[in-house]
Amino acid sequence: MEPTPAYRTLDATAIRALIASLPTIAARLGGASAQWQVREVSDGNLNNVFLVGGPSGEVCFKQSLPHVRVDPSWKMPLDRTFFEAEWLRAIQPLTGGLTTEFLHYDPDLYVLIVESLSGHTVLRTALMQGAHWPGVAPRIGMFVAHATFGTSLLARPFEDVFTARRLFAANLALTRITLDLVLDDPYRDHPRNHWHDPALTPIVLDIRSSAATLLAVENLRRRFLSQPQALLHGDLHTGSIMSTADDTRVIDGEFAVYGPIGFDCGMFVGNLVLHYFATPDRAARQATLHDIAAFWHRFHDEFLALWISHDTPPPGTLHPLAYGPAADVARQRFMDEIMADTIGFAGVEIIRRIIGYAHTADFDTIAASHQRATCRAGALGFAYYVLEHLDQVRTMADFLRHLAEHDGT
Ligand code: SR1
Ligand code: MG
Repeated sequence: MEPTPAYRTLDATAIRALIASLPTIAARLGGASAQWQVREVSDGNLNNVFLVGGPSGEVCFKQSLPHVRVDPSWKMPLDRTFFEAEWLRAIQPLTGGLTTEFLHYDPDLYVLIVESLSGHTVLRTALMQGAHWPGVAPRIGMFVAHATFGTSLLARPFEDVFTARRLFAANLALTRITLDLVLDDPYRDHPRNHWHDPALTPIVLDIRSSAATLLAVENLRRRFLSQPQALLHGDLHTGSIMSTADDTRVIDGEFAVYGPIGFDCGMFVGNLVLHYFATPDRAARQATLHDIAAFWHRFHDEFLALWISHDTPPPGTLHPLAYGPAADVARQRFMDEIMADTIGFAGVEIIRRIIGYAHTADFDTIAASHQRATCRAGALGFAYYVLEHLDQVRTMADFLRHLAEHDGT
């Protein structure tokens, strides 16, 4: 996609001018535009992000670039802020205060303006700094339950769901990134792959020569593309969450696409597992095991509660799935399917964050290089084990038991 003629990458002066032309947002900041502070806080791989603050308020300003922010040679269409805006519009009514408030979208400049969360910390950063906020994981469980149930065929007429699927099916560039970076490149030689520690190479070679693992990844790749169960966040790692102890928001929905619900669950769980292996402290590791369990159980229970309450038929009508054993079996099968996807997608997320293109900072807090290598090898070996033995890792209890057994400390 070529930039529209009106597109240009905005600097601080142009950002002030744009916001000055938007009366509601200008009023939110207060004062004169010349007084507004524009502070770049770009952190992710893809976009420019600024906080713009005035005497009475602050907003977050995000603009797509015609390339990957961290690699200008990797050209990229601009439409990702469009999909993030549409995602926000779709899920905000479902998820209450668990995301940011949508304020403005500019289709020519590919600018999205949302509520600022400058009092919050990126969850990955907070975890690396040793914060433990037990409320966060269950809040993310609530978020995923409401966002996915509410955009699925379980809650909406098929006409609405098919229309939404068509809209988000056009999010081709970022879906391609996920397909390549998460589900393809790590399993073969590719120039985008890299890993810091030669000690990991034997595990990488084992992964790539394990038929069971490659079959599992092939199945996940097919499910990612062919199971449009609900509108996904699509990139629900701990860098896509901002939090305080009491207030948690999911941000950065630019990868939104219809897909299997376990994809979002698996991204989040996979990133908690990365934190688990990056934490030398035993108590912190225990806390992370609790977080993973708390996330899953809240998601599971809330999703089922939504489903059951939605299926309660008006008096005098008969809804065949609402009564009796068929309903329970149908629900149990669906939840088991989400569980299996969660485990599989957690595995591929861990692997790609260690040997693929886009690593995470979790292990950077470990000072000694041999210790970093050991921790990364632990995480990689665990993900490999899980993918190779999916038939034995079927429940969250199985997953957590194997995780605790892979604890190399
Ligand atoms: C080129 S984009 C690389 C990664 O950054 C995003 O946050 C997604 O996780 C993507 O896979
Ligand atoms: Mg992001």
